[in-house]
Amino acid sequence: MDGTQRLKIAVQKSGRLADSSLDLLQRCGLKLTRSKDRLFCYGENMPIDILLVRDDDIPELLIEGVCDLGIVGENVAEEARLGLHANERDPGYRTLKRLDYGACRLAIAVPETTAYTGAADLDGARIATSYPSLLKHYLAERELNAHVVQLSGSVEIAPSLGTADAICDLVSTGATLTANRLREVDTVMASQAVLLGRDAELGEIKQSELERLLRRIDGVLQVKESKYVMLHAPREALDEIKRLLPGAESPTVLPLEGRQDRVAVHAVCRETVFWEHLEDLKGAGASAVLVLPVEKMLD
Ligand code: PRT
Ligand code: ZN
Repeated sequence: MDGTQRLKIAVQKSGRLADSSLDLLQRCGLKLTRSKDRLFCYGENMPIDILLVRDDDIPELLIEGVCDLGIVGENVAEEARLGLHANERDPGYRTLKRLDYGACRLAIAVPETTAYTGAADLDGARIATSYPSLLKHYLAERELNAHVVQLSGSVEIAPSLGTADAICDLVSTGATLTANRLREVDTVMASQAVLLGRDAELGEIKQSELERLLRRIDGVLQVKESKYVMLHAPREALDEIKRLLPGAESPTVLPLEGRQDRVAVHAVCRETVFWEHLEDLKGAGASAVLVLPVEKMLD
């Protein structure tokens, strides 16, 4: 197939989204070979190629049409979108799918010792961030005037250096804030990894490949939480057992040889099955409870 008919996806080369993004694409059945310079992966069994780049470059690569799709955090996608709008440029890309990994939040934090009663306290403050457009948008929505100090990294040390009164940075566990004696006070945006696609027409071949990829991504995301649960249950407790199976729609109920009082129940649980669920099932009379991983699912 001619190279122009292959879908090009930009993915972070190294960093927090790199492994999970390649893993997702491989779970979709894509077999990849990396080029010698490690900047490119060739899809052997699907007409898909991967460009390995810095995450911040991905929006621009989409705008320029260098790639058709890209995986970034929503924080990067939104920051670029707002920056383009401010310059009266059309982003030309949109979010096709949320991918359920890379969860974090862009948050405002202040030194532990700073009194904080609400966003109004940020009026007149110096706030350090790598996300100036998102921060300015947050401030404008609240009609606050603050001085945005733009930094490309190590934002969390700005208050102790005396260059800012507060920060606006990504947080996942919060450990970095604690280590720097900062306190999270507000969320600017919640974020996770997303698949972005260009607004421009892809042409028939690439479009059908994209649709196939999106269906497979749905399948991968569904099985992530899904488990196949098998158990034996008293016939009279069946309603209660069905209720206790997390995210199961219509379990299969099978007779047990030589037992009138008990049945076998098989169900696909589409929500995480915790130990507590199993304990509750046992409490309702279930026995021989087995929880199996689901490898693939196509609805
Ligand atoms: O080199 P390149 O430019 O490609 O990578 P990068 O350094 O810009 O990005 P990277 O790999 O750090 O993050 C990529 C994306 O991962 C981000 O754009 C987010 O969408 C997402 N993500 C998820 C995070 C975090 N969690 C996260 N915790 N990005 C950054 N962090 C930082 C956070 O700012 C803090 O400084 O990690 C530090 C630890 O966080 P805590 O709260 O767990 O201590
Ligand atoms: Zn980056």
